[in-house]
Amino acid sequence: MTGINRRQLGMGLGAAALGAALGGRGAGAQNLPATAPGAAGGAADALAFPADFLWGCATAAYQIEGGVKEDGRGETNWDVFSHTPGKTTDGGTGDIACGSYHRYEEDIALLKALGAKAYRFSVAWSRIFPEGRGKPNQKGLDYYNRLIDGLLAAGIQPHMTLFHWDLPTSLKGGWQSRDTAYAFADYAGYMAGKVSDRVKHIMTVNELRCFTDLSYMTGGKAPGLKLPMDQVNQIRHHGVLAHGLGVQAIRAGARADTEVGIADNATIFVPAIETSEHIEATKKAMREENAMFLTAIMEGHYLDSYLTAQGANAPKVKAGDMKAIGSALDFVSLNIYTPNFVRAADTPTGYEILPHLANSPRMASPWLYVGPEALYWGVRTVSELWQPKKIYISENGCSADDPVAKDGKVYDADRVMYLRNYLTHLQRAAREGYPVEGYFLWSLMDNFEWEDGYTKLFGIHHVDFKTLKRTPKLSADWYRELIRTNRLV
Ligand code: PNW
Repeated sequence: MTGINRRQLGMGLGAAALGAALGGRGAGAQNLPATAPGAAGGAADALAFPADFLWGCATAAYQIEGGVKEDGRGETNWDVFSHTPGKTTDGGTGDIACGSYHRYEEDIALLKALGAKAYRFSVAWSRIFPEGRGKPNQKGLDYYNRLIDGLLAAGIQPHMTLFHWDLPTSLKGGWQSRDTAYAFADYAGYMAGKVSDRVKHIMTVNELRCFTDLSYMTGGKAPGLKLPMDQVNQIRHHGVLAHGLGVQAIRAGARADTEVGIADNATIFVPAIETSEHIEATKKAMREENAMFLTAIMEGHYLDSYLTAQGANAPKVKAGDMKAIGSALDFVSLNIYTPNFVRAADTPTGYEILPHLANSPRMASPWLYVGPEALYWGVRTVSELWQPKKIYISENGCSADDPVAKDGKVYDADRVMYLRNYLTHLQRAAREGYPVEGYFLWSLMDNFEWEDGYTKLFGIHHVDFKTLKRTPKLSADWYRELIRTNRLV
């Protein structure tokens, strides 16, 4: 194994204790809450996370803020899309959402009550540059300054994402235009200059696959297009280019101690059987299947296999693009929800991705197949393939049915089950010494779930969308206890 061992000391686990812990729990152990008497805080606590592990929650601007016409905010692709009949379930829009533009202090109070050490939020580009570029809007910046200062006053680290899908419509052509990547870099550099005295973690973009493929190829997300593959590949290229130019601009504009990374939803692969043969196949799948996104960013080039497979549809790349795209990162953040099981196979690629089946377990969103091992293997494969200095889980969580009980509370034991199992596998990654530094639960509260409107809820706080009142669910009580003890509960 590469890149391990550094963490073991921090956790007080000597080699003997580690061996015992691994032997005792087994590699694929799931759902084993701590019951060992006296284990908590002990020198050899097999269920503990590293002492300085960063526990947080995540949200995104368009999903929570509302206030879409306030203080000079410009129009975005999601304003247009959500107001187009038939595009979102029940016609849901982000016009009001959780009202966080006005209630951000309540959100900070929720985080504080949880004991969260960090908050991942995104900046609405069109509040800062209403037309995507050009003249900045001070009132928009003021909002994020208030949020950042409020977080710091509460002892919570701000982790800021610059683009979480809400693209100013003034940028003609959206991600079809190469110019959008340059506009993003200008905006990224501007924001870094304004907030890096206080924000020490900046992510460029959120989930490349979602704002390229799912927006311009399959069309479920804004702007809802179904373009041919040559255009899709070019859009993907503009996405990774925006990230790379953004990294360069942030480094130029930010203080030296501000760390830069990306929040990507690389497709995650899990060996069907944990043997060297299937593990190798899994790593191959990880590298090949993410060739147009994370692999290009981590390696600074497109794999020949990707370019060959795309043939005449391959992206047009200009001089200097790949160097920017491959800019060194301080950390890699992964949004991980679902696994894809892989076996070694006698195929040209050497692997086979096993399909999800009708009865494969899932949560409330049809795409949300359950596979807690994804957290371990996501961290491990990224770590072994590319040796990033630090890894964060920038999103993990699930939708659930969430009925409100007679006493007004949501008892979401299914979400607790999901989270406990996933974190068991993240704890394994930390225990084995992979450089995972923190975890952001998606989401702090119920919010606008894109094309699903308000019909799929991911929050650990219930939001009454009539009154905007936030109420902790059972999962929030559970997460508070996990953060308090810093171990699996
Ligand atoms: C992420 N999929 O989206 C986003 O970053 C969040 O904004 C979103 O609310 C959250 O996950 C829950 O959906 C995804 O189809 C959307 O595999 C779709 C997929 C994955 C992530």
